[in-house]
Amino acid sequence: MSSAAEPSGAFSAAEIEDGRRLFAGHWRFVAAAGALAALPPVAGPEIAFAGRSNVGKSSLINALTGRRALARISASPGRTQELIFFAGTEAGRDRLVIVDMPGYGYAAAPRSKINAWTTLIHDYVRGRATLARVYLLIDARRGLMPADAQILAALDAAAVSYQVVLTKCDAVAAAALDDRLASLHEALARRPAAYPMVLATSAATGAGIAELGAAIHRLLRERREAQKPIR
Ligand SMILES: Nc1nc2c(ncn2[C@@H]2O[C@H](COP(=O)(O)OP(=O)(O)OP(=O)(O)O)[C@@H](O)[C@H]2O)c(=O)[nH]1
Ligand SMILES: [Mg+2]
Repeated sequence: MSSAAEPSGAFSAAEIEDGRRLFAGHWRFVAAAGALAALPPVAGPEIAFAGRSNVGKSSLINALTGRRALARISASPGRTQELIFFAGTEAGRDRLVIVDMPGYGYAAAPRSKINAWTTLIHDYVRGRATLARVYLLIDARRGLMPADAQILAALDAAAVSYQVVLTKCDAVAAAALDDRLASLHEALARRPAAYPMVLATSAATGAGIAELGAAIHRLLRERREAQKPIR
């Protein structure tokens, strides 16, 4: 895989195991919010999965949590229409909240719906204090599309940390994947809030899922360490 991908060696075996454990426990549905007023109260740290409609957000959440149907998947775009909150619990405490976001760029949806989703997505990323990072999913077969520009700009403007994750990597040849990673890397270098490394995944084969889990575990650890009082 090209140098633009997070090399699998970027994570130690211990980090891969930490990532596995983070997602191995019990996951439960918390809430579905179609408007800001309906957001559940903030609990533990939160990560959100954003991306074009049909890019594979819900599939990736199921692959990470090892659940076949935690998040709803559909062959037709526009399946997830609200912010869907899931919590991973341990000893009665929420250790991580995952948010499955409505997809954008779904041209067949009525304009009023598109506007409502866009407003919701943008308000949520701007105003959620517990949001640790947005995972911005990009279809490996397509790369960055015009519909991605708006959310990238909103994340940069709000200084919300985000990392790009390629989905459906099983559906592209290795050479095409390398080209895709190289051009994404170049595009992200100019983006202030982007995490520079791109993760390549496939919910279908499980490729890159363990690395994504390890990356999320590392994010939470770094966040905890940053919040410790300095003596
Ligand atoms: N080949 C392949 N197909 C995938 C993969 N992940 C998801 N898909 C397919 O892509 C389609 C959309 O998947 P979803 O997970 O529902 O996508 P989504 O981004 O949640 O879609 P919306 O909720 O409509 O925004 C489904 O037909 C999935 O089976 C993958 O890793 N490889
Ligand atoms: Mg979905």
